[in-house]
Amino acid sequence: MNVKKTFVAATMLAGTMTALSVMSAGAAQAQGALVMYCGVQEEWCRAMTTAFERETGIKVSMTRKSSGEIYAQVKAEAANPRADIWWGGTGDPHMQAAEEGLTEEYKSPKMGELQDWAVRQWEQSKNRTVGIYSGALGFGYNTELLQSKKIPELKCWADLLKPELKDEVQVADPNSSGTAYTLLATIVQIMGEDKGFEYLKALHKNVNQYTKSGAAPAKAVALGETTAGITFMHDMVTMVVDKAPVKVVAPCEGTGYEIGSMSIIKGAKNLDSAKKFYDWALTADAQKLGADAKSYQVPSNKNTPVPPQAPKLTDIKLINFDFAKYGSSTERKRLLSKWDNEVKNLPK
Ligand code: S7P
Repeated sequence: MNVKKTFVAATMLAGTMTALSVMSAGAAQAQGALVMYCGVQEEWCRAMTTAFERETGIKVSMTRKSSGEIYAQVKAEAANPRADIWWGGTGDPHMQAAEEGLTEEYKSPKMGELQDWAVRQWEQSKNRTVGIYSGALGFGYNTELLQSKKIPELKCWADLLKPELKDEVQVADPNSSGTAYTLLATIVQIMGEDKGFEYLKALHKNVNQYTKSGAAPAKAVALGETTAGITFMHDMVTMVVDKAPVKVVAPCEGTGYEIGSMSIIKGAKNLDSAKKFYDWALTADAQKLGADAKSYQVPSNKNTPVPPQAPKLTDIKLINFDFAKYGSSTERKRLLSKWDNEVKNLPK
């Protein structure tokens, strides 16, 4: 073997490999980064993060918070936004952020694959937020605790006022939680504002804790820490799937529902990555990740199978929820401050 020729060939190979690794480092850099504020359950947030990173090479920094908290953070950071994409959580703070110019207009090429309700959300927000899933509000109770207290089956919103349930109902604080704001807006729409606030004041007597996160009462019901909890029905279903002694209720008077939403943050530093995520999150495949993470909402892409565990919206008495009104900045602020002043601090 000619040693000199071998040395030259080896040097050339090493040079080529160095060049290739420099190029691939450059490519990795070009793949970019994404900062996401995530409003659903931690498991689903993590599944979305991992799958998107794997498919695109874009590095995601994800923070999970409740809907109202994300809105407050996005507003506080408006002058120097930290996040690029806000994925999930109830639609009302996304609508409020849209109205306040905190989010970007964007039309995804995937819009044609979405359910009408998801597109309507986008149109009502002037192209700033889009529906990614839907789910009905309801409540659940621990069947063993109810039986041991000899309380008959709970079927209606009115049943949650029973004196036997004193300190036995849990729900979140509507300032932090989109779930609890949906309750506030639902009760006002079903009963009218005066009667609705009377109901919320009476309910207050039975509330043992206003939690920060909307789904927390579902876990408390499953663990037997509270007899009843008000949450989205799909969050209670997750407990049933995990074999907890929980019964999920679609209230007899009718109920509200959410359009879980997604928005791009105004001034996003990684705008291209945000648009890539937005388009990807609307695909049928990405939306399947919800059911895999035991989140049983109805997906907005028409081609994503509705998980068999998802409460059937057509079987539930849904109200004609006014998303534009209850997602408007003025109405949301007014209702929240009225709840703070008239309900939250009432003595029991
Ligand atoms: O758990 C999923 C889910 O119910 O959580 C979202 C909710 O807004 C987040 O919780 P907060 O009530 O704490 O804001 C819903 O959008 C979603 O269906």
